[in-house]
Amino acid sequence: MAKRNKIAIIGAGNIGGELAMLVARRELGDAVLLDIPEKEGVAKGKALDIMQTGALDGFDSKVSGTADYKDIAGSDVVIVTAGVPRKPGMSRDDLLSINLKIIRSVAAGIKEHAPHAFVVVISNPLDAMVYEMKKVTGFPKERVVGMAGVLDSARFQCFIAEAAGASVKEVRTLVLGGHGDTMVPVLSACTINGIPVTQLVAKDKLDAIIDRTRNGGGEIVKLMGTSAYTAPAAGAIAMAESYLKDQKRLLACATYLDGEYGYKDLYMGVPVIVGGKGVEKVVQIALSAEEKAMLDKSAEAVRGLINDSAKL
Ligand code: A3D
Repeated sequence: MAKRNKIAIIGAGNIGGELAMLVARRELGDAVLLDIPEKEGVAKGKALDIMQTGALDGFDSKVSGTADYKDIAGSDVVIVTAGVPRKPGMSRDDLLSINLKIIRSVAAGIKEHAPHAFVVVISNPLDAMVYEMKKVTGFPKERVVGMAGVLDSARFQCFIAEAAGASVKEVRTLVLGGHGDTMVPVLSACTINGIPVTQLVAKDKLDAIIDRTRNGGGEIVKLMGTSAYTAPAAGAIAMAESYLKDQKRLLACATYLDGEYGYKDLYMGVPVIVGGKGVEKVVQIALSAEEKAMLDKSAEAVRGLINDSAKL
């Protein structure tokens, strides 16, 4: 008998709710929203709300809410959003000590109850959280990734489309490195339907766009008083879908590096192929000396966070 995919979402907050909605709307499988016991009602309520949307939108995915890890058993994918988001004036790194404790307990639950899942981490500070997830679960590197580069690339894509007056569908961008102020937008890999973006958008405009992309998350936090949640959810769904459907999309994901790009024992955003085996390949592209220097700086920042985590 054909089996539906099961997607567990840990953290039924803003991103968690969006994720469950996307899983259901796209009929990627059935979704389980898990939160802490004090928020079990929110998880169950959001699940019911989405199920009832199915009657209007015409989808059959089942969505349920829980605070019990037993309910994530057999999940094909687990997406982790548990943790606190930024408030205005906070950096992602300010969240380290609080979210580290949360990730450790979540990772233990996933290890015990969904040992074969492909795990996508969204909680911040992203690169340190996904590193901890791999450490605690002991899952192979192919099955533990972080979502950030997909979102940062989407922001870059959106701003370029606006500046060029072109459809966002024609724009391709790549943002590598850690998810923070040191992220590296790779201009040499940015095109509008194959035409280098540098031929179509003036340099001063591109410089301003790169700056805006680096601060893309902060811009939204300042406006809304909390983190973005729609595009971050869509980013994680793109990764999960590529895994579930073996699409082999080339996406910028926070991936465990074991010598690639010259970095070892580190999670950082690089281009990878995501297919049915998880991260099937780390794609190594030629970077300019300037881009490599920026990536080194980003790796150093991530390394600092990972070292801080080890002390907590
Ligand atoms: P929010 O709406 O507060 O939801 C987080 C949920 O996690 C809440 O419902 C909490 O109750 C729940 N939670 C806390 N501890 C646990 C636990 N131990 N087990 C299960 N659930 C728990 O936040 P959000 O959804 O807006 O953001 C979630 C995380 O994603 C934050 O850390 C954000 O900083 C991060 N984020 C990352 C990106 C990236 O691009 C990497 C973008 C936006 C937000």
